[in-house]
Amino acid sequence: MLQRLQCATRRWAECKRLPTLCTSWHRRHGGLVDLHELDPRSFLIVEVKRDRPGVLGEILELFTRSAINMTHIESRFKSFARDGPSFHIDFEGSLKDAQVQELMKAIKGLPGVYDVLPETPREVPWFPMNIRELDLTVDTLDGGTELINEDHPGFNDPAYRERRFEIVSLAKAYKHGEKLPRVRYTEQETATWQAVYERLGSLHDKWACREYRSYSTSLPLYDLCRQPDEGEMLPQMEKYCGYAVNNIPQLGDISDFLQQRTGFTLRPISGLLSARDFLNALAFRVFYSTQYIRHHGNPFYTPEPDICHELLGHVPLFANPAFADFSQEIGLASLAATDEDVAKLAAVYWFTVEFGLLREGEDVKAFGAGVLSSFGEMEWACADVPSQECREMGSMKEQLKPILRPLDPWEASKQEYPITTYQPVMFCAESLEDAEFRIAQFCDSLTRPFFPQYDPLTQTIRVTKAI
Ligand code: HBI
Ligand code: NLE
Ligand code: FE
Repeated sequence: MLQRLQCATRRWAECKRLPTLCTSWHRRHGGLVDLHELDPRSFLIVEVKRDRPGVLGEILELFTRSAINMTHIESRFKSFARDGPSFHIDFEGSLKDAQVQELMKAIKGLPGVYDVLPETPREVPWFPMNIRELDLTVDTLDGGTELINEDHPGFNDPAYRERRFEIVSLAKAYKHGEKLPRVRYTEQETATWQAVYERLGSLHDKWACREYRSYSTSLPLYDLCRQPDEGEMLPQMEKYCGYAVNNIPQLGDISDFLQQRTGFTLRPISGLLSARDFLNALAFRVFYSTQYIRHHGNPFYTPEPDICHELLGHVPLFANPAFADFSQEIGLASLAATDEDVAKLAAVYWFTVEFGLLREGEDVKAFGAGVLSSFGEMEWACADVPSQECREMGSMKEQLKPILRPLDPWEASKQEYPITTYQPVMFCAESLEDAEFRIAQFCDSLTRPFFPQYDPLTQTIRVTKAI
């Protein structure tokens, strides 16, 4: 035991005395992780009698005899139901250790002690701590085909379904560290892309927010000498990632580009993930991207993510450093969060990263990827008077316009939303910076028994237990 503790102490010393451990020791265990496995500190509270001076010295003596290192101690005058003071003691070791249990028994046996209260067990939902462990989180809800139901234009098209199966198989076989699979798209698929690309282009000029249309960066670029540090986004994507009217870009090229801009990378996925798995990856600056394309029957609105949505909706903003940081922040907040908090974060993500709007002067502009990738929904969200044709495309028969609310993440976290029609309610921020600030505040307000930090050098999450 002594040796183990000395070992633990040395490990802390190596971590510059920060109680943060980059650990790969944690295991998937009934879907839970015990924080004691991540941080070998524990605490207990000793409630003592009021008229027994010197009892603290006896408690400390027992710690000395057990050779257990204390890391912090403080006294409170009154404990909950007692009339004497209590001592809160942090120490190295787990309450499960036999030595610690004996110590607790010995303390409890002291004449001046009322009780010894151990900390409550701290088990949290399992989460990936290493970028490789994202390989364990890729079970999609639908296997890439389920959203093809009767309403889907691809439902009665066996050729489409077969092709889609072929593409999602590539994503299913992918493991971290491999080269991203390249897809040779068919002429029909490229024609769908072209229709989307051309029509979105003109709408983006009108309704995409400034941060989507342009870039500015102080980060080193691969072509630094010839690169201006700001300019229009689309020419960059055309130059470096293969964006073109007649070419569907490859995820690998975009991932390399984003990595050099903001450290974000793409990872192929076969379909819709659970909100937890999807958001957890953002903590590693990894964005899951589908690779198949929507059905050619309706290029201007599809309910599910597809390559047009990922590349024309999400990617340009992931090249924006502030946006990348804020996306990662949502990801970090989702690690080991309760199911309730994950649902709230998913809603906040939905109403901002997916369907967020903002004000530019008098105008309402889009920064949400679901708006930016849908010709129909962009008109729905941004036009003064959305046309009837547009409304019908998004199954909006009764409602004439979305209800716009000022962005309040607490409100958004509770707001319900449909996923297969246009959004009846949308949130509008004052600016992208305003949205980022409010969401960071919201993330901070969620509580967990630990703080996760991302270490980009080792691509692991470091955990500091909150004691
Ligand atoms: N999965 N592949 C994929 N792409 C998404 O955009 C996505 C997802 N799962 C959940 C999800 N989005 C939403 O619930 C977000 O609000 C988290
Ligand atoms: N409705 C969007 C589009 O047609 O591009 C996709 C939304 C994905 C969440
Ligand atoms: Fe999306």
